[in-house]
Amino acid sequence: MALYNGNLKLIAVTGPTGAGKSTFINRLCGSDLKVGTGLRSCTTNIDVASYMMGDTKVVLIDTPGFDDTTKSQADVLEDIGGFLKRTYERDMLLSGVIYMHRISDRRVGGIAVENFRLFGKICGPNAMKNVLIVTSMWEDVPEEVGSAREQELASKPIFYQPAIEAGAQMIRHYNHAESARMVVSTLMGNSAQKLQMQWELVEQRKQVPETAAGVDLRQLLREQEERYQRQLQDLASEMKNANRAEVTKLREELKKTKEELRRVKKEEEKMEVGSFVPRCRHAQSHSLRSSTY
Ligand SMILES: Nc1nc2c(ncn2[C@@H]2O[C@H](COP(=O)(O)OP(=O)(O)OP(=O)(O)O)[C@@H](O)[C@H]2O)c(=O)[nH]1
Ligand SMILES: [Mg+2]
Repeated sequence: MALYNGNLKLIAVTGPTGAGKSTFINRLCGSDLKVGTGLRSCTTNIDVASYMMGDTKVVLIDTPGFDDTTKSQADVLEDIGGFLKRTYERDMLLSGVIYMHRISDRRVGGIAVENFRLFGKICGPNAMKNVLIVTSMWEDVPEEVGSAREQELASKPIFYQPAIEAGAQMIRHYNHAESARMVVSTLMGNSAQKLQMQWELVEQRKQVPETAAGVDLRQLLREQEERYQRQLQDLASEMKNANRAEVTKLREELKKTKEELRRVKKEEEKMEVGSFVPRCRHAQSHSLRSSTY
């Protein structure tokens, strides 16, 4: 593989699906990464694009969100882990990790909080100083509303306050190339850091489910399973007193909940320590592609 020999800065762009990760990279690199138009997740495999900043080549890594609508959380974590492992083995450390957040979101729900928790476990406390929380979609909210949300996100322990205390920064992105360049330039002075998951996978030879992020995901899946089990019990007791019209609706809900429960159990099985089998064939699809470098 012909790797670039000059100065190279690697920056990963992460965050929930639809947060504007691929758009941000396209603005910056003039690239043509696929951007979502509907409700389904768009980027399902890791992709890269690059641009030159002076004599430094800046490589942006586009990642699928943990809440990807087409891929399980276990698969996304495996893909990200595989990519991080390969780059670490090639002595390519990340100079920055961007986590994008839509400031236009009225609520930051449980799933978003869980996603960021997993993100924290991938990075680990030592790499937090290389983390940039980038808020997007500012044109979709009045400035004062966005500012108030920004304040809340930065100051509440349930959101980004602990990450900021550990060294992460929060910055706005205004959806144009100049703004994207400004965002990335704040990362340029950073020294590249290994992430906790890279250390665990390579130096400690752990499997994905044994890493801190894997352990956390298993915990999240257990919580999801318990939630669905409780829902099933509630629905079953509601059925007992329901009239005919209500029964049809409840049956539909019961079916959906059972499907969700099956999905979660399948993910839990996949993440069991000992039974974890990397999806080797797929893993090659997100290897570093020489053409991009
Ligand atoms: N208004 C506004 N829309 C944006 C911005 N960034 C992205 N979008 C739009 O938001 C949608 C999702 O953008 P993507 O770039 O595909 O988001 P993503 O984070 O890559 O999504 P996944 O690949 O599904 O994880 C697209 O319709 C974009 O045009 C922004 O800063 N402002
Ligand atoms: Mg995308």
